Formats: sequence, C-alpha cells, structure tokens
Amino acid sequence: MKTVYTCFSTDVIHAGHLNIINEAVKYGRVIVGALSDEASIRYNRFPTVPLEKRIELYKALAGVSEVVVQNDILYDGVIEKLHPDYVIHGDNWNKGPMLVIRSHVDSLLSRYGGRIIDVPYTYSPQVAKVDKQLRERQSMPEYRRKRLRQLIKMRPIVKIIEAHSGLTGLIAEKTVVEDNGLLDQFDGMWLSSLCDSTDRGKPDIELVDMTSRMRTLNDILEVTTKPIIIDGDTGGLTEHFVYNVRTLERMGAGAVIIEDKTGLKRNSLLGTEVAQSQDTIENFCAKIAAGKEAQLTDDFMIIARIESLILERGLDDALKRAYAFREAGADGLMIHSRKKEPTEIFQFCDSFRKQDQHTPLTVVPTSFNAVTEKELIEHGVNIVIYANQLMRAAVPAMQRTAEEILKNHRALEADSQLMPFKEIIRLIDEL
Ligand code: SPV
Ligand code: MG
Repeated sequence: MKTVYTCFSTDVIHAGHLNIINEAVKYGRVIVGALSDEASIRYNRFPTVPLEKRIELYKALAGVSEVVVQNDILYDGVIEKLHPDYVIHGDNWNKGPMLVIRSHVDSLLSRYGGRIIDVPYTYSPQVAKVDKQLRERQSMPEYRRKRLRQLIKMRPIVKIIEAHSGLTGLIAEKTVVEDNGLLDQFDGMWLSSLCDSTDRGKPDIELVDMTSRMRTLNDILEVTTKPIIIDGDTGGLTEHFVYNVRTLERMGAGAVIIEDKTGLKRNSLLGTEVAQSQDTIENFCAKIAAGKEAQLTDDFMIIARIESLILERGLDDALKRAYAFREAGADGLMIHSRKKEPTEIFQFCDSFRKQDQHTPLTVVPTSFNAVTEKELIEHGVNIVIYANQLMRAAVPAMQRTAEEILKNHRALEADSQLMPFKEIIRLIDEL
C-alpha cells in the first residue's frame, strides 16, 4: 500500500480540504500533517483552535488514516520519517512565495522516487469565504490583543516594523520574502510617534495627541491582522494614561511602550542636543502601576522604556530603573541608545539577563543599525523594532518625484521611478 502525505494548517475544514483528501485516497493510505503553531505563524496563520483540537478535526475526516504533527514549514522532518510515495497539495503552491516550499519538497521526494500530486485549487465562493473569515478573524481584538505575548513565547525574536497609515500597515502585513529556502515576514507593527507625527507634518513632541494617534491606529487595525505595539510617548499624565490603556486594550493593541521622560518630550535620537528631562523612578513606577491596575484583560502589555543611555546617565542608572519598573508591574522593558555601535545595548542586556531571564526586552536599532537579529537573540533581546524605515523610504522618493516634475514641466520623466498607474489602482483589494 502506497502512502500519501498532505499538510493542513487550517482551523476549519472546507470543500478544498475535502477535495484533497478525496484525491489522496485514490493513491493510497492518507497521512495528514497538522502544522504546529510555530510553523503556522510563518504563513501568518495564527491558529485560533489549539493543536490537539486541530488533530482531532483532521482525524475525524473520512479517508484519513493517521495524523502527525509537522513542526516546520519545510517538509524535511516528516518526509525523512514517513517516506511518503506522494505529497499532495493544492496547486496554489505553484506560484508566489509558496513555490519555494514546493520546490524543496520536490527535491526531497526525487531522492527516492517520490512524487508531488498537484490538485487544482478549489475556487468557490464558500471556500473563499471560509479562507477570508479565518484570516480576518485574527483582526478581532480578542485574538489580536494576545498575539504579541504568544509570539514572544514562540519566536526567537519578534520582528516589528513601523506603520503609520493603512497603506504602510498593509505593507507590514503582506510583505513576504524567501530567505534561505524559508519564508520570512514581519510579526507585527510599531505605531511610531515620530512617523505618525511626520505623516501629519508635525514635530515629534506629543503634539499629535493620543486621540489622533488612535485614529491612525484604527486605520491600521481596519486593514491588517498582525499585532500592534503603540508608541505611547511619555504616557502623559497618569490620570490620562489609565484611560488610554483601556482604549488601546479595547481596540486590540498588544502593547503600549511608554518612556521615562517628563515635560516637553523630544525625540530620543536628538539626545542631549536638546533639553530633555527624565522622570523620577517613583513617578514613573506609579504611572506603570496605575496603567496595570486599569487593564481589564491579561493580554495587553505595558512596556517601560528606559532613556538613561540616551540621556547619558549610564548603565547603572538604566539597570536600576529596569528593576524598579519591572517591580512596578511593567510587562517588558525597552532599552534605547543613539550610539552607532550596539555595545551599551549589549552591556545592558547581558547584565539584566544575569538577574532576569524572563522579562521581555525590546530594542530599536535605528542608530546601531548594523546589529543583526542573530546578535540580538544572543544577548537575550525578544523584540526588535524597525521604527522609522518605511517613512524614511517614502520621503526621499516623494521629494525626487516632485523635483522631476518641476524640472521637466511634465510628469513623463518621473514615470520610470513610479509604480505603474494600472498597478496602483489595483493595489488595494475591494471586499
Ligand atoms: C519612535 O519611533 O517614535 C520612537 C523611537 O519613539 S525613536 O524615534 O528612536 O525615539
Ligand atoms: Mg516615539
């Protein structure tokens, strides 16, 4: 009897899955792989049903002989173990980012004469609806809010990119690359105060207030599913912060990061070039504690950002604050630096990790941008935020285009640098 293998990462069985099983039984004994949670999130599919329940769901399907767990999006482990004669899959993996997975399976099978069976993908309104619901369910606050905490447990490092609009949110949501035979994508988004302010033509001094920031947040929430960390600046008055925590939590944000500064906030990367004052440990701890007290769920995170290195107060001050903020209830810490080298960041992380192996650490490598994700993992960092790169990519491109049109008294010369008009009008899908 030949064996046929297929891998599912779905929470709901629809006609497309049944069609695969119906085809598979024609070739032999059917083994279904249930893709693990860790592997599913590489596809931006965040299971809403636990793995054990998914296994039960697949086992109950007529024609399925056995269900195994597939721990990786690549099939090496299962193919080595099961040596299936056939791997069966919808033919949608013949194009786009999934093609690399298919090619890899093909090379593994060809070593011993196994074969891929491509089943025409089932395009029906019912299948499209289930697929869409599964994807979009993740945007609901109850799923999205807890996803950051889940990712911290599941990923070696959680990779966050800034978004300051619906469009940049979509780029953060949808950009996928092939990397060493694997698919890679961002885990979530950072709603930067700098980029949100810049997009409105305003300076990054808390002038764009929380109510306006929540409008941007809502624009992003409307069109994405990934978790969001909001840059909460100083958190403002404690009496206001508690309301904002409730609102952000209700909207489905995963975390707010507040920095231990007070008075007129200036951007950290200006450092000591401008007057900036750090809050006292007591005041800031009280703000953190009040925020935690105001929270209604266990999902939302308040992350305390330490500005001691930015303000040249030294490593000892940074560490002292780290322990105090953690004791006050902070769910994580962010340590910031404007040095070109990551030395002081590494020193902080190494010292902190000697005392505390669990509290999540976040860094923003804008200035020390040569640091790699691998190095950050080695020093115990859990979240890396690429805080402003999309905005910094857009501004020079727009300036160049404006100059080209002015110089040439027409738009033709600028056109070669632009997205074709036909593509921009189709960029955003209609419902
Ligand atoms: C932001 O992106 O607004 C930040 C990070 O707070 S930084 O600009 O480095 O201060
Ligand atoms: Mg900011």
